[in-house]
Amino acid sequence: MTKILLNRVQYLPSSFIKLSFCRAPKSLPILQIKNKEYQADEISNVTPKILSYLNRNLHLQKDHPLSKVRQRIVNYFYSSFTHRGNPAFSVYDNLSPVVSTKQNFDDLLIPEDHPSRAKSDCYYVNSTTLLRAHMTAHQSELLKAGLENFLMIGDVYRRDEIDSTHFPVFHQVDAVRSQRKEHLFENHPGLEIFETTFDPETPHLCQNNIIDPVKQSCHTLEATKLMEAQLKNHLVGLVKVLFGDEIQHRWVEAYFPFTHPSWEMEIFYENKWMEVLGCGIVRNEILAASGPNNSIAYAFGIGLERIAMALYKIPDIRLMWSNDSGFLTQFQNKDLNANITYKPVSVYPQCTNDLSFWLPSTLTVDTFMSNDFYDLVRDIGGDVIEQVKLKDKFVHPKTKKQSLCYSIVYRHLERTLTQAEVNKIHKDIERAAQQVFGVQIR
Ligand code: FA5
Ligand code: MG
Repeated sequence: MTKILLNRVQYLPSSFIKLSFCRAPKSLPILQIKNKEYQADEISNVTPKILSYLNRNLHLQKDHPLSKVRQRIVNYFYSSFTHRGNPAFSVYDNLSPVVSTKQNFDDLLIPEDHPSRAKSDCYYVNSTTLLRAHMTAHQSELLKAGLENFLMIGDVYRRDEIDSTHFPVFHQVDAVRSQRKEHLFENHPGLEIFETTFDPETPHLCQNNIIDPVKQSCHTLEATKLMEAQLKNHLVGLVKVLFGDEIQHRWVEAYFPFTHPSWEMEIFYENKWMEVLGCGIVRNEILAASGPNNSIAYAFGIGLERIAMALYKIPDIRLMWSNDSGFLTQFQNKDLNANITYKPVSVYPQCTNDLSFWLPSTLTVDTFMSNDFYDLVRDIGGDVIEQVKLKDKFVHPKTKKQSLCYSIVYRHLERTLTQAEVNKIHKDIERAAQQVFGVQIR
């Protein structure tokens, strides 16, 4: 019951949520997103707060650090690959973030029961529509349109924890580069992309599998290894252009349903390894269904925030969303490739308040969805929420009543919050938690 009530109120305006949590509206509303209407259903979990990020387009905002990183990555691919003097890659940086489950999952061979589809991880508009969780969601439609080399850049949405490197909205540059035999084996015309047992003209008649960790069964070892070498060289070249030749990197084997083999690249930054991108050789099933069926392709997806934070030493991911001139002016009127080190305007104190509650008998400490709680906290508190951590789970030995305790860290990025202000927001969160989840504040 509580669950249904939550679904119904989550996407209503915050002011409405504060006033009328107790009673679910009679019918599910129509959601207006980017001038289109979507019928909400029992799966819908986008919140007004999240929808408010849809028009920000930080990756296109002049002088914004994310925009600078975007431009530098695009320039690298433009200058590294030309075709008769023209850039070989086309760039798509304005595709709508509202996509279908087919685009985000099915087209990419992501199984029905894959955890990345869970409602606890994605922002669903309704059962068939969501805010894209990765830029790869556009890969198949662009391949279908006949493109062979392209970059897809934009904002992506994931329900996640809250801390200095995680925000529910971040940005990715995704890419596909495909090559035909004539191009890939220009200097070795005797070599083939496909094994002789596989006919790319009738892929439905030949099974492709990924049992061998080194390659897809349809591809030859030569084609796979050459593509792997090109992919890794191009990406190492990119991080060297961004961070300088001294940057240390390492490759980690990875798994994505849409590539095989797959890797992640980590760079050594501030004394630890940080993952910056995922990549691999595109599964031939995807090319056979949407793209040039006689080619082999590589694909990758890079997180822009991680790169920008490392490059400019930006300590907190929320700063990316700041409208404060103290932040933005540090990136203005500077050469695109200039070395910029972010200087904190000043560090304002944080304020931590705990919130403990008893769960209703319908929920246990293990079935209560922390991501639902994080969204509620963010919805009420907005950007002053720096972190929310689960601090304690407790089951009363006699009554068996169950309780949870979360620590909420408040900090304004541009001024000192007063204890009274924090207390008021904290009270509002308590009240909302009572009404939405049916919990009892301890
Ligand atoms: C993907 O999203 C794949 N679509 C990438 C890909 C594309 C693989 C094409 C193969 C072929 P992943 O979830 O690992 O993969 O995210 C890719 C990158 O986005 C990460 O390496 C990281 O740099 C960034 N990223 C992921 N989650 C977050 C987050 N919560 N906050 C900031 N950056 C993130
Ligand atoms: Mg990853």
